[in-house]
Amino acid sequence: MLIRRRKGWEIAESQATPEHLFFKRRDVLKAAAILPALAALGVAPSLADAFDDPSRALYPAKRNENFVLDREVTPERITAHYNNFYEFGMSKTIAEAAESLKTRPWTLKIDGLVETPQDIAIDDLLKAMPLEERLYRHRCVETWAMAVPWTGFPLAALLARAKPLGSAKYVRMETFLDRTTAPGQRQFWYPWPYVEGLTIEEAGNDLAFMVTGAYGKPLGKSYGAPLRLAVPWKYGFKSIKSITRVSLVAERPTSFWEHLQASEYGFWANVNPAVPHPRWSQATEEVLGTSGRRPTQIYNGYGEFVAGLYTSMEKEPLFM
Ligand SMILES: Nc1nc2c(c(=O)[nH]1)N[C@H]1C(S)=C(S)[C@@H](COP(=O)(O)O)O[C@H]1N2
Ligand SMILES: [Mo]
Repeated sequence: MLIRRRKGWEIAESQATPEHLFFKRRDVLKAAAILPALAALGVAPSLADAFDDPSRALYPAKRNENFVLDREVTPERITAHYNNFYEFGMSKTIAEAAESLKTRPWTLKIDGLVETPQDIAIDDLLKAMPLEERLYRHRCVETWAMAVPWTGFPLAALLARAKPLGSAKYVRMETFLDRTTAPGQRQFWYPWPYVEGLTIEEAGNDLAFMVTGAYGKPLGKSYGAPLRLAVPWKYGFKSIKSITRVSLVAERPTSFWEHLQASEYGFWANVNPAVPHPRWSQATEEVLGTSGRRPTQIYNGYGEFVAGLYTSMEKEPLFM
């Protein structure tokens, strides 16, 4: 059998840009309809609750009240079952498939331009970091949005452990690679593993948060356990899940979606209602679990925290 490896530019549009194509309102409605039945069987709200997580005693963590929402927290029964996690499939209903992800043992590697490169077992990291809860908005580039009580620690605290060198300009992050447990990774036209990146200034901003829990419990697998990023002023694809490696680097890394379609999913990806995606408007959003649409805010409403990062960068396409 002949298998032809396609080049990036040969990828059919339906494969290169599925982020929006697989977004179907009826998926949410279907999920919402089935949940009461699951609850009656004792399966809801999160399948992950069945997994005996060794870090359970660390939760719930104290809430940091500096981060306030302008909307209700989205119910866990919705957010745990409506996900983007291409490692487990291109639909929004990957929660069950993601249960095959083994989150222990889990080692985070920190390497590159740092004084102290290290491999840390996730449970040692969790004990060493100051866990807190933050209520964050999340805005997917596909225009759905949610609000989640994440638990975790500032990315800056993680970087401080490894002591970045002066030559480090970017933080590159990588997801696990395991074609056996993650069927999506057998789809060779994607540039696995999932990679994302921030500038070192962005990574040092207090809003950049390493997430280890949600809803007062260890993070469920569908959210990207045991460690994911939350950068709520950027489109959701920047918030990389199930991180195994953080590298301090000199060159700007090419992220997963940027590699597939740079004109639609750029490096910066700052939320901006005034700059449409090439194929749809970003002016409004649908908050999962609510009806109607609401206006999207610049930097997803986090301008007071992050706008200063981008002064004198007018030439950069900050909002792609
Ligand atoms: N490794 C990995 N991280 C990922 C993704 C992914 O497919 N794989 N999807 C991204 C996108 S597009 C979004 S919107 C969020 C979704 O997070 P949620 O499923 O917790 O809502 O995860 C982001 N992080
Ligand atoms: Mo997304």
